[in-house]
Amino acid sequence: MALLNILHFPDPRLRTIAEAVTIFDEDLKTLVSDMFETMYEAPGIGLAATQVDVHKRLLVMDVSEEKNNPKVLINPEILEKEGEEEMDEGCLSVPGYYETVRRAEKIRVRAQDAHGDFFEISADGLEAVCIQHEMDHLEGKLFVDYISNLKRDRIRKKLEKLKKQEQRA
Ligand code: K1U
Ligand code: ZN
Repeated sequence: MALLNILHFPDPRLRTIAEAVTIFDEDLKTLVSDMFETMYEAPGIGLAATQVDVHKRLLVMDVSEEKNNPKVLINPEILEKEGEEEMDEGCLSVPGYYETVRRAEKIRVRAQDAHGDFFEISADGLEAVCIQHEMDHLEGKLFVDYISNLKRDRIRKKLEKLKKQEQRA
Protein backbone atom coordinates (compact mmCIF):
# COMPACT_ATOMS: atom_id res chain seq x y z
CA MET A 1 0.00 0.00 0.00
CA ALA A 2 1.14 3.57 -0.59
CA LEU A 3 0.24 7.08 0.41
CA LEU A 4 -0.60 9.21 -2.63
CA ASN A 5 0.12 12.92 -3.09
CA ILE A 6 -3.02 15.09 -2.86
CA LEU A 7 -3.16 18.01 -5.33
CA HIS A 8 -4.00 21.41 -3.85
CA PHE A 9 -6.13 24.23 -5.30
CA PRO A 10 -5.36 26.07 -7.61
CA ASP A 11 -3.45 23.23 -9.31
CA PRO A 12 -4.88 23.11 -12.87
CA ARG A 13 -4.86 19.28 -12.84
CA LEU A 14 -7.84 19.47 -10.43
CA ARG A 15 -9.83 20.87 -13.38
CA THR A 16 -9.44 17.70 -15.50
CA ILE A 17 -12.64 15.84 -16.41
CA ALA A 18 -12.14 12.18 -15.48
CA GLU A 19 -12.60 9.30 -17.97
CA ALA A 20 -14.78 6.24 -17.37
CA VAL A 21 -13.10 3.19 -15.84
CA THR A 22 -13.24 0.33 -18.37
CA ILE A 23 -10.65 -2.11 -17.03
CA PHE A 24 -11.29 -3.73 -13.63
CA ASP A 25 -7.88 -5.28 -12.97
CA GLU A 26 -5.31 -5.63 -10.16
CA ASP A 27 -3.97 -2.09 -10.88
CA LEU A 28 -7.44 -0.69 -10.17
CA LYS A 29 -7.65 -2.64 -6.88
CA THR A 30 -4.21 -1.27 -5.88
CA LEU A 31 -5.35 2.29 -6.71
CA VAL A 32 -8.52 1.80 -4.60
CA SER A 33 -6.56 0.53 -1.59
CA ASP A 34 -3.96 3.34 -1.92
CA MET A 35 -6.78 5.90 -2.08
CA PHE A 36 -8.36 4.49 1.10
CA GLU A 37 -5.00 4.61 2.89
CA THR A 38 -4.48 8.22 1.73
CA MET A 39 -8.03 9.27 2.74
CA TYR A 40 -7.82 7.69 6.23
CA GLU A 41 -4.35 9.14 6.84
CA ALA A 42 -5.29 12.70 5.74
CA PRO A 43 -7.79 12.36 7.55
CA GLY A 44 -10.84 12.74 5.32
CA ILE A 45 -14.26 11.21 4.74
CA GLY A 46 -13.90 11.01 0.96
CA LEU A 47 -11.36 11.15 -1.86
CA ALA A 48 -11.79 11.33 -5.65
CA ALA A 49 -9.15 9.91 -8.01
CA THR A 50 -8.77 13.40 -9.57
CA GLN A 51 -7.31 14.64 -6.26
CA VAL A 52 -4.42 12.16 -6.54
CA ASP A 53 -3.85 13.06 -10.21
CA VAL A 54 -5.54 9.94 -11.61
CA HIS A 55 -8.21 11.05 -14.06
CA LYS A 56 -10.56 8.09 -13.80
CA ARG A 57 -14.16 8.11 -12.57
CA LEU A 58 -13.60 6.62 -9.16
CA LEU A 59 -14.14 7.76 -5.57
CA VAL A 60 -13.73 6.29 -2.10
CA MET A 61 -15.53 7.34 1.06
CA ASP A 62 -16.21 6.45 4.67
CA VAL A 63 -18.51 8.80 6.58
CA SER A 64 -18.83 6.49 9.62
CA GLU A 65 -17.61 7.69 13.05
CA GLU A 66 -15.75 4.40 13.60
CA LYS A 67 -14.08 4.48 10.15
CA ASN A 68 -15.33 0.97 9.48
CA ASN A 69 -17.67 1.52 6.52
CA PRO A 70 -15.48 1.99 3.41
CA LYS A 71 -17.31 2.43 0.10
CA VAL A 72 -15.91 2.61 -3.41
CA LEU A 73 -17.96 4.05 -6.27
CA ILE A 74 -16.68 3.54 -9.79
CA ASN A 75 -18.33 5.33 -12.75
CA PRO A 76 -20.98 6.78 -10.39
CA GLU A 77 -24.16 8.28 -11.85
CA ILE A 78 -26.87 10.14 -9.96
CA LEU A 79 -30.25 8.59 -10.85
CA GLU A 80 -32.49 10.71 -8.60
CA LYS A 81 -32.15 13.84 -6.46
CA GLU A 82 -34.60 15.04 -3.82
CA GLY A 83 -34.76 18.20 -1.70
CA GLU A 84 -32.02 20.68 -0.88
CA GLU A 85 -29.82 21.23 2.15
CA GLU A 86 -26.90 23.41 3.15
CA MET A 87 -23.84 21.97 4.86
CA ASP A 88 -20.34 23.16 5.70
CA GLU A 89 -17.83 21.39 3.49
CA GLY A 90 -14.10 20.98 3.62
CA CYS A 91 -11.77 19.57 0.98
CA LEU A 92 -8.39 17.88 1.24
CA SER A 93 -7.43 19.83 -1.91
CA VAL A 94 -8.33 23.15 -0.23
CA PRO A 95 -6.76 22.60 3.21
CA GLY A 96 -7.89 24.78 6.10
CA TYR A 97 -11.05 26.19 4.50
CA TYR A 98 -14.72 25.37 5.13
CA GLU A 99 -17.64 26.90 3.26
CA THR A 100 -21.40 26.34 3.19
CA VAL A 101 -22.63 24.63 0.02
CA ARG A 102 -26.22 23.88 -1.01
CA ARG A 103 -26.77 20.44 -2.55
CA ALA A 104 -29.48 17.82 -2.98
CA GLU A 105 -30.60 16.36 0.35
CA LYS A 106 -31.20 12.80 -0.85
CA ILE A 107 -29.77 11.03 -3.86
CA ARG A 108 -29.94 7.63 -5.53
CA VAL A 109 -26.70 6.59 -7.21
CA ARG A 110 -25.75 3.78 -9.60
CA ALA A 111 -22.10 2.77 -9.65
CA GLN A 112 -19.77 -0.19 -10.17
CA ASP A 113 -17.63 -1.90 -7.54
CA ALA A 114 -13.95 -2.87 -7.93
CA HIS A 115 -15.03 -6.07 -9.80
CA GLY A 116 -17.12 -4.06 -12.28
CA ASP A 117 -20.46 -5.21 -10.82
CA PHE A 118 -23.24 -2.60 -10.84
CA PHE A 119 -25.05 -1.60 -7.63
CA GLU A 120 -27.37 1.18 -6.48
CA ILE A 121 -27.38 3.09 -3.19
CA SER A 122 -29.62 5.71 -1.63
CA ALA A 123 -27.85 8.33 0.46
CA ASP A 124 -28.83 11.28 2.61
CA GLY A 125 -27.16 13.63 5.10
CA LEU A 126 -23.36 13.72 5.12
CA GLU A 127 -23.10 10.67 2.85
CA ALA A 128 -25.19 12.38 0.12
CA VAL A 129 -23.13 15.58 0.46
CA CYS A 130 -19.87 13.64 0.31
CA ILE A 131 -20.87 11.70 -2.83
CA GLN A 132 -21.92 14.92 -4.60
CA HIS A 133 -18.68 16.67 -3.51
CA GLU A 134 -16.54 13.76 -4.79
CA MET A 135 -18.51 13.48 -8.05
CA ASP A 136 -17.86 17.21 -8.62
CA HIS A 137 -14.12 16.44 -8.41
CA LEU A 138 -14.55 13.94 -11.27
CA GLU A 139 -15.95 16.85 -13.35
CA GLY A 140 -13.04 19.13 -12.40
CA LYS A 141 -15.24 21.11 -10.03
CA LEU A 142 -14.33 22.21 -6.48
CA PHE A 143 -16.50 23.36 -3.57
CA VAL A 144 -14.89 26.81 -3.84
CA ASP A 145 -16.65 27.17 -7.21
CA TYR A 146 -19.91 27.61 -5.24
CA ILE A 147 -18.65 30.68 -3.34
CA SER A 148 -18.04 34.26 -4.51
CA ASN A 149 -15.13 35.06 -6.86
CA LEU A 150 -13.75 37.37 -4.18
CA LYS A 151 -13.66 34.65 -1.49
CA ARG A 152 -12.27 32.06 -3.93
CA ASP A 153 -9.53 34.46 -5.01
CA ARG A 154 -8.55 35.12 -1.39
CA ILE A 155 -8.29 31.37 -0.74
CA ARG A 156 -6.27 30.89 -3.95
CA LYS A 157 -3.79 33.64 -2.98
CA LYS A 158 -3.35 32.27 0.57
CA LEU A 159 -2.76 28.70 -0.67
CA GLU A 160 -0.31 29.93 -3.35
CA LYS A 161 1.60 31.88 -0.68
CA LEU A 162 1.67 28.81 1.58
CA LYS A 163 3.01 26.64 -1.26
CA LYS A 164 5.83 29.14 -1.98
CA GLN A 165 6.75 29.20 1.75
CA GLU A 166 6.85 25.39 1.83
CA GLN A 167 9.04 25.28 -1.29
CA ARG A 168 11.53 27.74 0.29
CA ALA A 169 11.68 25.82 3.61
O1 K1U B 1 -12.94 15.45 -1.24
C1 K1U B 1 -12.29 15.72 -0.26
O2 K1U B 1 -11.40 16.55 -0.34
C2 K1U B 1 -12.58 15.07 1.06
C3 K1U B 1 -13.49 15.89 1.94
C4 K1U B 1 -14.91 15.38 1.77
C5 K1U B 1 -16.02 16.20 2.30
C6 K1U B 1 -16.01 16.74 3.57
C7 K1U B 1 -17.08 17.48 4.05
C8 K1U B 1 -18.18 17.65 3.26
C9 K1U B 1 -18.18 17.13 2.00
C10 K1U B 1 -17.11 16.39 1.52
C11 K1U B 1 -13.01 15.75 3.38
O3 K1U B 1 -12.97 14.70 3.89
S1 K1U B 1 -12.51 17.19 4.19
C12 K1U B 1 -12.09 16.61 5.84
C13 K1U B 1 -13.29 16.31 6.68
O4 K1U B 1 -14.38 16.74 6.40
C14 K1U B 1 -13.14 15.48 7.90
C15 K1U B 1 -11.93 15.07 8.35
C16 K1U B 1 -11.82 14.28 9.49
C17 K1U B 1 -12.93 13.92 10.18
C18 K1U B 1 -14.16 14.35 9.77
C19 K1U B 1 -14.28 15.12 8.62
ZN1 ZN C 1 -12.72 17.70 -2.09
